[in-house]
Amino acid sequence: MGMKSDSRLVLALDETDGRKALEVAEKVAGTVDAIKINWPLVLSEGPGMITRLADLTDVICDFKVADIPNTVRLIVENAVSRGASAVIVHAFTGDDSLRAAVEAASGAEIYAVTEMSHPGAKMFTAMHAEEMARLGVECGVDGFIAPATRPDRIRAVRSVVGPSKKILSPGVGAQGGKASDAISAGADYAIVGRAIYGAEDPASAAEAFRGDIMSVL
Ligand code: OMP
Repeated sequence: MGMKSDSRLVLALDETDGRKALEVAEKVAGTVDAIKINWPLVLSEGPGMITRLADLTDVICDFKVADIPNTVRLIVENAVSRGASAVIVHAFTGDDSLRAAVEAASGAEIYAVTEMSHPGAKMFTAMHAEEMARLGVECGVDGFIAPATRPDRIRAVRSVVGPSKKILSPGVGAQGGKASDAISAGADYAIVGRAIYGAEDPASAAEAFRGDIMSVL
């Protein structure tokens, strides 16, 4: 199972105006392989947005869950019952919380964050990225989040997790990374937010990212 891999592009829909968010989602749902929803849109429009987007395409709930196993289980179960195809969790919480996420997913996928894409990631997550990736494999997660802002770190995570795990890479566009560089470094998908939903023409922005990715496949 799992989401399709046609364009290798995931839209990060952090637009907080629900009407605009749905407009963008409808325009690009045919181009991207999935839409990622995060706290900004869930908090502004409610969790029903997960289900509405799931009518259009696969939805990844980016809740970066970081909690004790029981709370992780409750969050993952709730997201999946609302239509999520995947949930993003933090790996630094340790093996019991990661295993709780995998068990609660029941058919949906769990992606674990390794090194984050922003500069502050160098303070803590970067130095433990390979360890967290190794732990994720041991605990049975389906994939990992690794930074397009530092393609060499995608390579490092790929070398730890092997060829069969998915790597999704945010940090493209607004944060300075390039989708094709992330894919060339070993990512399966590039995650793009502002550079698509904030563009004057989101559909052609998404097409341009797809073209860039296709140029290296
Ligand atoms: P843009 O910077 O607008 O393209 O959005 C990036 C999206 O990816 C946002 O939803 C972030 O919360 C998310 N993200 C990162 O930017 N960096 C990370 O290290 C991890 C994530 C994530 O887990 O998706």
